[in-house]
Amino acid sequence: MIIDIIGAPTAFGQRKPGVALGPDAVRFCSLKEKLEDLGHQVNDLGNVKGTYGVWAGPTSVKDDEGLINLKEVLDFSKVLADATDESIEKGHFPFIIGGDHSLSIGSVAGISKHYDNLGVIWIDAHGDINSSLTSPSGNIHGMPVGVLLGEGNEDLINVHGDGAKIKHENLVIVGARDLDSGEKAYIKKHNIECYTMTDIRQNKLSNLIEKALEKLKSCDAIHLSLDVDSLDPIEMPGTGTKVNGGLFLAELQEALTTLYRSGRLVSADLVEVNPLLDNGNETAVKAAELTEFIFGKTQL
Ligand code: B3U
Ligand code: MN
Ligand code: MN
Repeated sequence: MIIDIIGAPTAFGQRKPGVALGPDAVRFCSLKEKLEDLGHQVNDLGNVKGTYGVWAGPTSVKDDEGLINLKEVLDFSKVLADATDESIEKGHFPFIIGGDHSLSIGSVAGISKHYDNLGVIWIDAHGDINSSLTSPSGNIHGMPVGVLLGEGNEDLINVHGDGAKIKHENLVIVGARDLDSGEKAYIKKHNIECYTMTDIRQNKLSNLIEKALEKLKSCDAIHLSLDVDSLDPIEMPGTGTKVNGGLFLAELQEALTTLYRSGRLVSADLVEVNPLLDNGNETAVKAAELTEFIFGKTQL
């Protein structure tokens, strides 16, 4: 396949410095060469240029809905949506490297335009399904799934086309272990498929990914959104909101192999690598290794 690497160095969805350095830290792990070795054609499109800064921390502004850096997140989302839209239009596979998870508002908006029924597999310690009404923090990286489902701030919902970008029945959340009470209620109310870490320990991650693929069988394409905090902090120290009791690298590699073999993925995000919180560049190195499995690496 033809892969477009799109760096999305936004940090406005949260308040820790460093996550905007994620795209370059992952690139430095010979990512392009690794994917070329798997037989793909790879275009590194560089980092999207929007209104972004390395860190918005001290100047963060909460609007009257309680959202932090809304204008900056909106501006960035629009630019990123144009980039992913163009990549899909060309028949390429956009691979978006963040940056914080608010970037998925833009990345998925650009991709979903091309499909009637885009499925999304969201692998994350968190649900990211808050809205301005339920968010405990005001951080927009805790809201992208809510926004994509059509909840919360209208301007965010209407990025790159009016209204919701995905349907409740086309979403599967995997690896959740830190859900806010409003998120739990929303997931139950809308009957959203959600495999928690307890489900994963009682079953097996790759079996649950098979189940997710079955659940999404009527989808015309699937987008993967992979937050590195889904992995245990022992694996991924360089990320902003670590939660104990997470996935291990080997089981996620196996699950990504299952996803790759389904042949149904058309796009993916890799988010929340923060080099300033890392041990050396360990998190980016492991993120680049995981990426190889998204694109068909096998161990033999
Ligand atoms: N659910 C909390 C915390 C959080 C969400 N996503 C991350 N952290 N990375 C919130 O702020 O919405
Ligand atoms: Mn996330
Ligand atoms: Mn997370």
